[in-house]
Amino acid sequence: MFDQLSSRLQKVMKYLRGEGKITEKNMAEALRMIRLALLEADVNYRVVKDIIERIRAKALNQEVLDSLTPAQQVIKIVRDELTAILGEEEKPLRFAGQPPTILMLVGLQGSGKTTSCGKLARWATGLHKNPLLVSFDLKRPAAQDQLKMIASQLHLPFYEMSREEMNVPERALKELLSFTKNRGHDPLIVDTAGRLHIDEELMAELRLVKDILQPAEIIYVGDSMTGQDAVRSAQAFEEKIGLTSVILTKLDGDARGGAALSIVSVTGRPIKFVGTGEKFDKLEVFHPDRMASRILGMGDILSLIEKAEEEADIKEAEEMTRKLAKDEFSLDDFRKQLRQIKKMGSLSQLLKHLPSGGIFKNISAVEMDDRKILHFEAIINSMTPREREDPRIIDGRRRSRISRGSGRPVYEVNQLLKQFSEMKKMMKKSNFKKILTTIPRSR
Ligand SMILES: Nc1nc2c(ncn2[C@@H]2O[C@H](COP(=O)(O)OP(=O)(O)O)[C@@H](O)[C@H]2O)c(=O)[nH]1
Ligand SMILES: [Mg+2]
Repeated sequence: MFDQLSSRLQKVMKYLRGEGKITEKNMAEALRMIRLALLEADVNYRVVKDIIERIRAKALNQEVLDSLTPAQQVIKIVRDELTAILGEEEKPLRFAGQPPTILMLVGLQGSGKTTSCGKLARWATGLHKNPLLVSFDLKRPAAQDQLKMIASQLHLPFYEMSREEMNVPERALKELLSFTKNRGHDPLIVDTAGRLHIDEELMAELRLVKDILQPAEIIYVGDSMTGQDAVRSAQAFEEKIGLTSVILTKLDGDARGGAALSIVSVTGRPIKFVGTGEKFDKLEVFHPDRMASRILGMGDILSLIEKAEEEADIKEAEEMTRKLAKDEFSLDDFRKQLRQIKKMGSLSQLLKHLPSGGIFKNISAVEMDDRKILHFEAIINSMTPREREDPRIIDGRRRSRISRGSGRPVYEVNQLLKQFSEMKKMMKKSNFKKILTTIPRSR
């Protein structure tokens, strides 16, 4: 899988390896190669354009990790970019607060909906749940038979609808709902009609199911082999029905990978599972970071990059801790920490490397949501270097200047200064020197 894209990207790597350092010229050539690689992997051209723009911007002004070569730097940026598109972290399937959880699968004919229903039901029993399978296709009531067979193969309950019932679809759906509740089934997995092309009739049918059943998840099932078709139809389903997530099927084939990237990028919906075979155990929870690495296909280089990142983080954390202990921790350092937190919640990284993390619990209690971090950063940016070094000199006049410069209210400037000084006090109180001697050295 993704072999072609991987080998193309490796060519970029090889090309850059021959170059001593990154210049505008060889970067342009590298970007051209990456662009071609993505296009040939069937990534949607608009998505490619965005990716290339972002890679260019990052390559031009990124923080350099000393231990990486220019080629490795570029690979790191590409990996970060792929990961950002695919999602930074796993998004588990949503279960309803009040059972039953209803999972509705939509997609074009042949994409793997019916098969995925069976796979999901089997997966749910693994979580000690009691799933119920149903198929809802007004045009082809016989479409039920396939799912019914799958259900009996898996020894799982199947809800059959008669042709008469289907003639009054609203009532049929309501009955299905109360049956599910009364029998304590959870989740209810709903297979829906698929066509070769999207039409208004199908969309109306799906909207009806959505309105009555109110699914916790509307999952788009996309065939990774079909490339651009899957992207276009995903977009149409997103616009007309509204999706919550994606299952990408047939990743066991020689898919070029473009569909995966484009579907998430175009719909903004996370991939939650991938299908890797016809059998019902071939359903895998999707790990975005692993997928990015798989696409890049450069295992050893990637782990080298990860190690370099980790060491840089540990070094930084140690440096910060030392400064805190010696009372040299300035607002500059605080800003660095905020950036780190934004990047990867690295305060917790720091805590991980300290044996008595308990003492530091209070720091994370300093509530830091993303917006606040941005605001605090803006405020610190508006200070002079001297103010950052010694915040005690920040008087009322300086405060209002900083407030104007950063576009944040004065009370927020005060809040920042207060939190900063409290954090320092807290750090001084805890017996720092002792802790420091027990910090594991970075290798
Ligand atoms: N290799 C492979 N085949 C799959 C996968 N998922 C579904 N299929 C096959 O794709 C075909 C269409 O699947 P089906 O579930 O009937 O699609 P539907 O029309 O969307 O319901 C069947 O032959 C399935 O066995 C998968 O992850 N890998
Ligand atoms: Mg089907």
